[in-house]
Amino acid sequence: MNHLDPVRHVRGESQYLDDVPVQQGTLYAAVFESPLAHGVLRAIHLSEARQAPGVFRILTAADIPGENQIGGIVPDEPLLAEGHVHFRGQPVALVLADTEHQAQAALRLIRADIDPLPIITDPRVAAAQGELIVPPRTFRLGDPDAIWSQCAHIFEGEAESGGQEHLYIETQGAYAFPTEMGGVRIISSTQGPTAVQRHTAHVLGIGMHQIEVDVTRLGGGFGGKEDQATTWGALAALGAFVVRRPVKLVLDRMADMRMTGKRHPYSSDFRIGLDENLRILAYEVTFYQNAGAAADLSPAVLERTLFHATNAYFIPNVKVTAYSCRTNLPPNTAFRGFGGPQGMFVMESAIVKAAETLGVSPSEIQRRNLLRENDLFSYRQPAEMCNAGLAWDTAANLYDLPKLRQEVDVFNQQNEQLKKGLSVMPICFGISFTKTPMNQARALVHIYTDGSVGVSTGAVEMGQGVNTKIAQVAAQTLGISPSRIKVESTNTTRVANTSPSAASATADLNGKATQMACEALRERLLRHAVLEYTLNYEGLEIRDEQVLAAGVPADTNWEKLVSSAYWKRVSLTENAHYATPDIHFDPVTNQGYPFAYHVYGTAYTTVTLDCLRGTYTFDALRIVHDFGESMNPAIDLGQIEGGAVQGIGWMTMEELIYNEEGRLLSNSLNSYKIPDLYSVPQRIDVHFLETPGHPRAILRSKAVGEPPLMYGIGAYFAVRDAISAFRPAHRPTFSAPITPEKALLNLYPSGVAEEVVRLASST
Ligand code: LUZ
Ligand code: MOS
Repeated sequence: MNHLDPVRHVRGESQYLDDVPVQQGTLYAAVFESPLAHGVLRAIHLSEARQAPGVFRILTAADIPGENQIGGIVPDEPLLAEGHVHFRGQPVALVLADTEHQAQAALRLIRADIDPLPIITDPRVAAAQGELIVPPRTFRLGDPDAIWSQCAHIFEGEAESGGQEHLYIETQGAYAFPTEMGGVRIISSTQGPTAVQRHTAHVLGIGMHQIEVDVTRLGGGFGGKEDQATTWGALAALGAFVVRRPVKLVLDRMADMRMTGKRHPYSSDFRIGLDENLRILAYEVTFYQNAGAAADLSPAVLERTLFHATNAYFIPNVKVTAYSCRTNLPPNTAFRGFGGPQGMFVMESAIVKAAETLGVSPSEIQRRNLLRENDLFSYRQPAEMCNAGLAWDTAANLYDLPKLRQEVDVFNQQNEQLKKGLSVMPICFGISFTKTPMNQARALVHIYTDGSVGVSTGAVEMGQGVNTKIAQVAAQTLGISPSRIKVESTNTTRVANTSPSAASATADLNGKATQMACEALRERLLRHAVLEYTLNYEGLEIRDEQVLAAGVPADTNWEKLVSSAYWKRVSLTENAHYATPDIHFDPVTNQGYPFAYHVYGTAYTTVTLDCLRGTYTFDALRIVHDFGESMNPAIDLGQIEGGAVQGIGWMTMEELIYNEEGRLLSNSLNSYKIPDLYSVPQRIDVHFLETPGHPRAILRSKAVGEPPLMYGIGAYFAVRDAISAFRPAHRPTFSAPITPEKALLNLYPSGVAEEVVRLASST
């Protein structure tokens, strides 16, 4: 089945937040941001702005009727600054005006008196000063402290990975309407409608039942709207609630880049111990997560770093510790992979460090230590239906790893200026929210009397195709054509208490709920059919097998069946609840069975590096991926390609730069570069690994959202491999992204490269 949306997208018919027709009386909101990254907020001067043309009202923390608090995991984040400011771009005041331009113009007339306080931007500095969001966490397996003496080889090092801007094409925004009962209806560009509803109710001091949040679709989320859509939803709602007029708030691109959090940068110290046979005996890491100025989702992201710290490897002795460090940057947040990629980058760095020093190929260490069936992760869940080895071996055979290596080596012998590099990147990603209670979902299914069907769930469509998958599940379960099915907007009054569309689990959770609701309706209709059409039903105890055996006369079509059921007063509506079975996790012992299943795969990246310029092109990305039994190969393939390219961007060209004042310098698309048609690999091959899928995956089709991002980590190591072909004695620090500038600096002895860069930038 094709993705339901793209034709509407290219025709411009799809409705995004900004396409909602503007209601009469709408006020436009603009946000006054803190101009300093840290300080005491003495006063906000609004009188000049209040006189500005078109300005209707300016709201500050003092206008919040409920509690000025939107923190989720930790209550440490005011909606509007009060007393202190903690990052540049922190919302301080909300201007409401007749037009967008007037609202923006009024911002320039606002001044804030702020007494500056010291600014921290580096997580290691924050940790040294005890600036932690939550106490550190440690996952442990075996006895790492005792095992070091038995290791033949021990290597230590540091690894750094940078942040990443989500760059959803649709920026953050919300449109709020006062409702007649003193509540607010919010159209929000959010992955978490319930989060917007809950926090807005709290801020306004009213019940959640007074807040309705509706989401048709997002122009991308990538985690950036899992938690951080709440600010804009709540601000628009605050305006609508206070002035009783509709309020629309949409961030422009630069405001979005300045004000919102991103993927967490990490600084890490690792130690890895191997035996004579290159088996990894012990692994120890300390992660310093740059959380920004408030908790947001950082503690959960931190936890997933620990879950995935050993990637697709079995290591018998593990001790991984993570610090969530408070800095004066916008609170960093969920981003595809949710801390997993940061952990896996360090693991791969440790392996490459060992391989380089021992003079072996990293792939030898990787293959020897891959997870096998029933190996334990540090959190004690066994790797079940483990496809790590199968994916690896399939890739090695299909793409002929020795031959690829040889081609690269031959090319490098024959070329001076151009060098090729090759990397292998296995992945393993756990599917489920790591916070077990979040793994629940509901579906509300109506069959209308004409046989058409409306499905509502908590799933938010953000381009990933979840609505298509839900329609497929409903169509397949009811045994009808998908053209009869409409997947409705995500609305908190139809489906309540939803988890955000996140953790790659949305299709599984909401799809399973849809499946349950449709199964119940199907069974009810079949029972009705037996009563309606079977002559000898009297005294028959109706059980499934009998119903099915009884069958339905051939001339009974779906429409007739539905309509006759209605006239016999059979309910054509069902609401189902799904909670992932079997999973549990104890955050005190850090042990349990947190994931419904794991997704595996292997990627080969080949790159050609121009050693005069530092620029590179990716020749090919070859992937073997464990989709289970893909229910929609076209959508799933798109997720693999998009995810991998997004990972390549994170590892290579996307460089977030904050200065010491906590000001984002890479604050627009002039200075922040994401992959485009010219920088994606020239070919991307994706092989669908043949596996039976997993029963806890929807229709045995495994979750596909986040795992492929981590194939992009291979891009870093491919470039690094090419650098070492040019300059064998040099060992670059493990620091991502490896931008062309950084690649160049690594190609020449210190001083030379700087001179080249200087010349290059002056011409
Ligand atoms: N969000 C969340 C996530 O709240 N918990 C998770 O485990 C998670 N994992 C990935 C992405 N978002
Ligand atoms: Mo996400 S990082 O699954 O919102």
